[in-house]
Amino acid sequence: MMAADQDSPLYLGFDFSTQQLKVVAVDGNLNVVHQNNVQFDSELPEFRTQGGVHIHADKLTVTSPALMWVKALDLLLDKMKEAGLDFSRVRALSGSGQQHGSVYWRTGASETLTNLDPDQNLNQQLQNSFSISDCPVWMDSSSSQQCQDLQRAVGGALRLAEITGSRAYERFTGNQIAKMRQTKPNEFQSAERISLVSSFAASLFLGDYAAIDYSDGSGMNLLDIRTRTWSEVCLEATAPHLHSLLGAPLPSTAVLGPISSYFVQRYGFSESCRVVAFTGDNPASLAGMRLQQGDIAVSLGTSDTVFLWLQQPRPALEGHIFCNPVDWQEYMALLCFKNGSLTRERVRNECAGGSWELFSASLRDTPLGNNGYIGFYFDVMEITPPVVGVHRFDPDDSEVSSLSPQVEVRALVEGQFLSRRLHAERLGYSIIPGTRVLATGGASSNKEILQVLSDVFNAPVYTIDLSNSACLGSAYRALHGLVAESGVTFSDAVKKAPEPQLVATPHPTAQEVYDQMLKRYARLEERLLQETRP
Ligand code: ADP
Ligand code: XUL
Repeated sequence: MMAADQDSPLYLGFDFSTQQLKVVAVDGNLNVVHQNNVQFDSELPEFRTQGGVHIHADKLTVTSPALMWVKALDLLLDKMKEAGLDFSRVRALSGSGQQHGSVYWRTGASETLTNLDPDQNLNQQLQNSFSISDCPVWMDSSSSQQCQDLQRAVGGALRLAEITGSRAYERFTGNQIAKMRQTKPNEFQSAERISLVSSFAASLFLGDYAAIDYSDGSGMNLLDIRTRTWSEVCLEATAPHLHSLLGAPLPSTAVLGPISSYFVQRYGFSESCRVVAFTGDNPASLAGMRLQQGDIAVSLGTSDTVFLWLQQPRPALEGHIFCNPVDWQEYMALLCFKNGSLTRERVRNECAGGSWELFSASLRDTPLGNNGYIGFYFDVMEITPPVVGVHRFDPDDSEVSSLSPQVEVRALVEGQFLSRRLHAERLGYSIIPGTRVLATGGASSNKEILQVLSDVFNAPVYTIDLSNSACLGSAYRALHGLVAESGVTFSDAVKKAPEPQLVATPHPTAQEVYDQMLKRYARLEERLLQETRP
């Protein structure tokens, strides 16, 4: 038994996220057998980051040092070795990175990567390998001008969304690249390759430049998500010679090659260990949740995030469409809402005496549809839709200044979920028989909130622990990568993973109530947009 365990295969999933580098190892039965991490601020204090980043004086520019990520990998692998992980059992590894960040490799870095000396750590050897030492990350919002330029060049925001899956966003890599070219022309000139955080991390393991995968590549405002090739018009509007600086994109399931001999000699990896393309953290989370066609995942954290599996994408001005990370012919969508848990907490404090129990009781004691009262609760400027303020309406669509506490609680929760459904449907999502809603994040511990979610979507709600979803998804993708080319689907490859728990099923009248209410919500949202437009 022991011997079999010791020989059994392992799959590693890394996550280069904003504040830390994490890893999980799963065995062939998809049990997690090892987890580890390196916190950037506390374990690599020499880089003086806060939350893993440097916020510059203009408050808009946000960067992280490329060498910090390299050093974190040295440290993480040493910790794994110390913990006794047997690297020779690892058949494949993959990983994810915070989306949109860019890494600029200096001319000659490829030479260094292919000739790494196993007696020295990566950090020593890659000191001079980056032409720009501070990499712009997803929190950067300093490229508004470049966003405008790109949209003008391609024929408007909606046209850009039709090509690349999103209108121009400051954090999206193409706009960051354009800004680098303009503001740091010499450093930009001396770069031979530009990676995303994900493909940069894959390059370290591969000992060579790794391709950008379709899914993370969709977060750049540069990839044509339908042809899955770089969009000429976007590349031209961004910087010259981008084709060769970016390399050709590949499916997210692609095996990039064997692990570099550096890791074989230094850590005892097997020569046959494969590196599967790395992707963005959100696509990797979709894999970790094992989202399937028709499913929708709703993360109820500080802010709310919605993930969708899409077959027929309909890019819109709000939200992002990415190529799907587990099936290259399909798509996924990501929607972000700023007014999530913090707004629920504010209403809980004002209407339920600060108690989740009383908040839940209000949901139990009020009927589906809230007798026609409906509300929009945007304490801070919302992303989707761009509206701010609290707006309550009576059954005749007249705006009212207050509601009774219990009605207010239901108006808030119904309004939030109607908004999640409306914007998901605008991107091409539709509820089909068998649709599951996967709920995660802090508020997913609240059964009454999940009952409203189930009713508004008229679909069963399941909960799933997502604390490690990007890492886990990467380990699953490593395993799948080995068999993807022979036609095995991702869901077949990860069948043994733990199943989500059913927690709520829709009320029999839910469809009737909320199909109508959704139409009304859309109309009122449009009215608010008109009224608040500058
Ligand atoms: P993060 O996005 O920071 O990872 P979490 O997913 O941990 O956040 O969610 C934290 C939020 O969960 C808190 O802000 C809190 O409002 C919410 N939360 C915790 N317990 C409950 C509950 N019983 N009902 C509703 N919301 C809850
Ligand atoms: C997604 C986004 C963030 C980053 C960091 O568009 O910007 O979620 O991926 O995690």
